[in-house]
Amino acid sequence: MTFSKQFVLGTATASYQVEGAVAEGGRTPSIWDTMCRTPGKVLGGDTGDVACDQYHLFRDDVALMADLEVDAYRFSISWSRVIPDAVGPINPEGVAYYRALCEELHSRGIKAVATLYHWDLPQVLEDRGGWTNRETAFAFADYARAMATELGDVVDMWSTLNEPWCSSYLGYASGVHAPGRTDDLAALQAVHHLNLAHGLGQRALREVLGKDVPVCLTLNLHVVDPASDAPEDVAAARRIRVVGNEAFLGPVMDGVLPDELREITRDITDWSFVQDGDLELCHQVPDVLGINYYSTSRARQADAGELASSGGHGETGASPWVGCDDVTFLPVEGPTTQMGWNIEPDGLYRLLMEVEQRYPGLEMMITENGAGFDDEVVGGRVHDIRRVDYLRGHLGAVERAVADGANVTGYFLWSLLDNFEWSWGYSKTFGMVHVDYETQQRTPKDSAYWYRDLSRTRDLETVGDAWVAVP
Ligand code: PNW
Repeated sequence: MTFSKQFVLGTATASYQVEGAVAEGGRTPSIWDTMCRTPGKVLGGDTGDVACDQYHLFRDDVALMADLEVDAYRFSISWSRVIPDAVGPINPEGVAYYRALCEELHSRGIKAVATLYHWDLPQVLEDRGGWTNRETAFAFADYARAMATELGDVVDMWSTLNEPWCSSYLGYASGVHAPGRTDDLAALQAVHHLNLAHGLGQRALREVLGKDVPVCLTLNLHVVDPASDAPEDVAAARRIRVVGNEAFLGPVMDGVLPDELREITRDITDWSFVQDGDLELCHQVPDVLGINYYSTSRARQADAGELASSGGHGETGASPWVGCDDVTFLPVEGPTTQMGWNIEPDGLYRLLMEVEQRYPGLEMMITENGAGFDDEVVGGRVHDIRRVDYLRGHLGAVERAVADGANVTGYFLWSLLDNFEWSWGYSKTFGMVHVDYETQQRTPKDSAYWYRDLSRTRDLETVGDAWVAVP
């Protein structure tokens, strides 16, 4: 057997990507509602107004997950649905939605994993500076406390933030994500205030819930290798790792603001936003480190006069890699997904082993892994063989890391459904279940049947191809 019965084989989504019902049940706008209404920001002018309509269809989606025999559902809570003014009284109707979702999951034996922040900041907070304003971190802690109080009895694991790298650098430096700003100082302030939000938020959750309910922080740690052994390329890759990974691991895991980060971002001279005592507040080691992994990249020192690349993230022309204008990324070789991301399962193995070596025994879960491919529904089936291969490869990497001593206890396939892929709108399809946005019909792809059979057999070797014939 590859994975024990205790190993969590789950699936994931996020509120703005699947819920729809953006103006129902007392919800107020988030920064992604605003982003979607800003011309040119989201491909095709797509919005999350309806998305997969999970707000109305959640019972069907839970039934689907039960059919697919998943162990756990990682969803996120829309802050502006449960606290419409972002600070202040809760909205009972919003809370009732998440309670009903959790209860429905439990009635089918599926664990509820709730992320508090998956990028949909209430717009009223952005109007006061968003993540550049330290008050946002304190507002987040109050929100976390309120949710633990309201939903503590029905949530099996809490997660504070999803991928603060995206919220800060894509939101405030490259501007491809909401709120769409391109200001390096703002991005570093956002990094710090998100770390602070995690620390304050985890403390708040613990105050209400005690030690029994696990708290997770999800990071998209970047696996960046140097393009060559040349010292300048090694240094270039290191700079990307510092800005991408150490900026979060340092404060949260080690309680330090890395000197290297300040050296790399030396154009930013005013660090007064990091106040005395802040690093102790950020320093809250989660019970579970959530890791989102999709791909790897190779970095090198840009040649003199060469236009440094932003690593393929920048439609605004601005880079998310603050202070790394002299770093460029090698073009991707070999097979890629719809996103243009290379497929390298071994990167996941290496990442897990690296984290294990650095924090021995730390519990880890893969909180997202998956791939977007162009899928086609033919006669009620989607033969997404490339996704099956992708999943098989990456779960194999997890298996190897576990065999070699990494304490990995779960894996969440991104995503349950095709959904709103941020600035790419509905053009990218990550679901193991296809969604027809005209009819909201769900069609499990072959990868969903494969994943179901893995959940049954727990064995990557024998899961075989039986799934191709079902149902
Ligand atoms: C993650 N990058 O996003 C998110 O957590 C999901 O909401 C999203 O749908 C999924 O991965 C697929 O993209 C990322 O530019 C977005 O490196 C961008 C990057 C990484 C992750």
